[in-house]
Amino acid sequence: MASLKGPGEAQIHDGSNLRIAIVHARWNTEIISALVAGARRSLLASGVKVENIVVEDVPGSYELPFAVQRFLMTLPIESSSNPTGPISAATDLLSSASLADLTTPEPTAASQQGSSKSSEAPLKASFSAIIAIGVLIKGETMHFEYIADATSHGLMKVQLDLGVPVVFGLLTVLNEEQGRARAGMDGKHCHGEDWGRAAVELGVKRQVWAEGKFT
Ligand code: RBF
Repeated sequence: MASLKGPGEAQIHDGSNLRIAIVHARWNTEIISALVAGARRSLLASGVKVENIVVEDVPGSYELPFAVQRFLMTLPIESSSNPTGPISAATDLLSSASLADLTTPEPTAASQQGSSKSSEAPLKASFSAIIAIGVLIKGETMHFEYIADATSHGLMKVQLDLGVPVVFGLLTVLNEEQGRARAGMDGKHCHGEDWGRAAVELGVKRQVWAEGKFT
């Protein structure tokens, strides 16, 4: 019988035109590694090109909102003038442009059709979606509560402020065992896979919604 929990029937979305970032904390590294691997697996299975997956790490979950915000405050220079790819040409927009530049929708799915080299299509936004991954394990002090609250609010704020989907890959668990189980380390389901699929779905839907198309 299908489980009541989880994101429901898996939908297939084509991620071949997307550029996705994974930003993860290093605390509880073993669990993090399994979650990141799961997210990468489902991104690749959804057609996201390996060169369009960017992975970066930060010390702890508390740093995730800032890192995500900085990632999204970059603008790739169009590939025709940038043979080395968008990453090396990323520009800090804080000093050079207004926030409006960041919320400009990406080229729509329709506008990318017909391009013989869709992977070289210029992107207006730096990333189609970003996955923030961290593992918070409750300890004896109040740190867990403060970090969980600040991080979740920060991630929500940055996605609404910048108009780019931020997938919430923050596990807030009571012990290591709960974390290992949710990362699929006991051979069961890895939540990182759901996060990869969520990033692709939101990245694709963001393009479709930008065309004013709603199902
Ligand atoms: N970061 C995590 O990602 N997961 C944790 O479980 C975690 N626990 C912490 C517990 C304490 C007592 C402290 C001081 C920090 C913890 N951090 C954790 C690190 C935190 O997210 C951040 O990296 C540091 O506070 C530096 O800003």
